[in-house]
Amino acid sequence: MKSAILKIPNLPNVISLAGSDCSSGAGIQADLKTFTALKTNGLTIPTCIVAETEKTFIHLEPCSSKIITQQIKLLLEEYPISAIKIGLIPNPEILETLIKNLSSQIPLIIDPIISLSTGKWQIKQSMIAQYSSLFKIATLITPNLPELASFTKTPLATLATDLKKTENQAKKLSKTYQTNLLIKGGHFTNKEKGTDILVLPTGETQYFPPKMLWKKSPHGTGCILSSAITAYLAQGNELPQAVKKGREYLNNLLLNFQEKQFYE
Ligand code: PXL
Repeated sequence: MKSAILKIPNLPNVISLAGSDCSSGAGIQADLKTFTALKTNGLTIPTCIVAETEKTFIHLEPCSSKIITQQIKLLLEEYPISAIKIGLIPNPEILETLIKNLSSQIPLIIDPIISLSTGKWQIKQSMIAQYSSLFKIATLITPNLPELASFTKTPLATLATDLKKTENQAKKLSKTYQTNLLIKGGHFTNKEKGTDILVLPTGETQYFPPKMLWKKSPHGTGCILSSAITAYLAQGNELPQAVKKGREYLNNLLLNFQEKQFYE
């Protein structure tokens, strides 16, 4: 007998708004895999189509604002949405479209990508200021240190060598936008490398030291972490718990990746 589960009822619906990565390591594909693994019903709205793999970037083609708007409206009308994860936003026009069509009524988890790990693509400088309108309606923003450096106009070298300065810059951003921030500490240059910092608008902070450090991790780990946190939030976890579980999920995944890539 043929059986195909196309849609499982009663799972929380979550949306990934990000780029489409043909190698499925990052973007909406990585998010969808994560959503499924963590028992949420993942819906996807691509912001752009990218010809890329783990090691190669060829081309990024933005989707039209028209089709993005239509998909957002359609999904919000027909599905109860528990949370939305936003990843790669390729241009100012699409960022404006998201600002126009989304609100703080649904938890928004924003992974504010400013460049791709292959280093061959980055956002226009004008988008750094434009992002503030999206930050104002966010539940959680998950920048890495280069992104925090750009949004706070602080040299990366200052942040990368100083956990306390990083925490203080994150606190400022969190207070300005009245939102939670998870700073991903993979770019710390000292013994703090891999320590993530959760900062709440109340000024409370929580440090998440790494379980282990990876020599090399695949592209898309940021996507997987933010989509895992999105899934755990959609299931009703409080933010610190969702972050803790999201990091554990990514860690276990990397354990398999490392074993397969390097040790088997
Ligand atoms: O890892 C960042 C990334 C890479 N490629 C695509 C993405 C993203 C993040 O959203 O969408 C296509």
